[in-house]
Amino acid sequence: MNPIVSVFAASPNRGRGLARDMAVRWALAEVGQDHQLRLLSFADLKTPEHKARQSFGQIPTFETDGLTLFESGAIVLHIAETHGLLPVDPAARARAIAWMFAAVSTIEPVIVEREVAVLLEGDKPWTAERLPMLEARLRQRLDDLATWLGDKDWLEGDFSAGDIMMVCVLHRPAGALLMGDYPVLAAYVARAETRPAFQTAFAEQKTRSDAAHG
Ligand SMILES: N[C@@H](CCC(=O)N[C@@H](CS)C(=O)NCC(=O)O)C(=O)O
Repeated sequence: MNPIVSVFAASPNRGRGLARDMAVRWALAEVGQDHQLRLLSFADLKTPEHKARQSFGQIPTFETDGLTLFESGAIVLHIAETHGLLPVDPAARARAIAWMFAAVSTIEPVIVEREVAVLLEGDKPWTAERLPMLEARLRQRLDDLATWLGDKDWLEGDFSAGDIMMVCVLHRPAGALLMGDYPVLAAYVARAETRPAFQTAFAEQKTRSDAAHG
């Protein structure tokens, strides 16, 4: 059976590839694995049926023979391990997996924290005071990431699941906004975007979003 990936029926960001199923579908496209989509509304997400797949009532989920998986990073790791999207050498493999964790636990939180401050707390009296601090924290992470990347094409040797997770995180608006100040990171993201699998996954969700929103 082809895996089933749950996604937004109508993406709230209008198909800009920001929903977290993007990483999953990009990984599937990289390894040439066909899949089906389970299209869900916001109301569908909170049903007991979906919460049995994803306890927090979110997308994405991934269903394949005998396994229902949640958390985009865990799903990408599963695809990577079963289809060879990680280095074969054990040490290089461990380091590529470390970059997947770095994407979601070191880079994503500072990006999301800044987004939340602007989008959801913009009208709060403390936001103006907090924003410079949040931006400084984000810039520190981006500085360090750019230093690591230097003139490498990818985070750890060849392209891997670590790059999928990191590029998807850098795509988030608060990261994308600062890319102009980080030419090394901008070039890294651009390099990833030229990959046919990225373009396939991006076009798929854009087409779906256009159809849903009209
Ligand atoms: N850490 C989770 C986050 C999942 C997540 O935040 N999904 C969002 C869409 S990108 C969602 O379903 N939001 C709807 C909601 O939380 O009600 C993952 O990476 O899978």
